[in-house]
Amino acid sequence: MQPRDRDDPLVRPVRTEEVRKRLSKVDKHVGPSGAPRRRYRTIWISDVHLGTRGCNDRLLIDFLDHVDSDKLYLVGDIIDGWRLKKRFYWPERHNAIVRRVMKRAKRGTEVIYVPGNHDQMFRQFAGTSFGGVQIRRRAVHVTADGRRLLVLHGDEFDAVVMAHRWLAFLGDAAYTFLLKMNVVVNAVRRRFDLPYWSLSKHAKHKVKDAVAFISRFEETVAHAAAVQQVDGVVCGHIHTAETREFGGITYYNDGDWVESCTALVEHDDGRMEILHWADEIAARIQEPGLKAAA
Ligand SMILES: [Mn+2]
Repeated sequence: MQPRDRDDPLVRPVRTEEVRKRLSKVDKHVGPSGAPRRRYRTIWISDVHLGTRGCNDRLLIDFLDHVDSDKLYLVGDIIDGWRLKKRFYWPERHNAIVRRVMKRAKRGTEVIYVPGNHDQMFRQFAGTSFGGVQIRRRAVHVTADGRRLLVLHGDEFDAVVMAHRWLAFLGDAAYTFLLKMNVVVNAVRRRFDLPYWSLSKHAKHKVKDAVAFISRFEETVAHAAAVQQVDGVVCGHIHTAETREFGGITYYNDGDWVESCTALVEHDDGRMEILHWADEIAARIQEPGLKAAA
């Protein structure tokens, strides 16, 4: 076959995968994998770390192509300004993610961006909006069942929880190495059509100090929320998705897209749920005909 024949739709065999992708552009109820597109009242994501190799961009694109919401909160560390300053890394997939978010804002989704510590350069723009994306230092979300939730990134509690940065327990170098290994492991897994598996997430749960740190962080954030007289708090920062009760305060963490690939969502009745997107993609294998890998 001549090379250019591959681009000719009359010559090239049309794959089911492509048909689905095109169909999903016309029919908004279906995602590119063929799985139904879901609608939530609210979605929270954080710690995407665009501009780093650790960002699981493929999984995030797959997520954005399968969910919709009235409101979308970006809870900080979306773009990793620290890392970009050291070494510029910006693949086309990261543009694709920015484009998808901007498109959403344009089409009427209320997008609220609460910058974190890695993207703190955007904090100076708090109170303004760019292309429909509202930038805030923190926000208060009211759920469908009337609960008031404080939305913040969470790095403001580093000083309280620990004198150093939150990763001091592992050592930053060790953690960076772990994340690099995570990228390598998953590049290999992708080649063998295996679903995403977080090495760093599993390693962290084996370290006793890490578990103790996470617990202390959660407690500190919940306490701060109690002082603000809200019913709960949504944050990110420590890359560990969780729902916990502390007295009258509900602590929610939406996790991250570097290790665990998780999002927090609110259903129409105010019910909250943590989505583990790697598991959702893996579950498509059970359903015949759906595209498994992102
Ligand atoms: Mn952070």
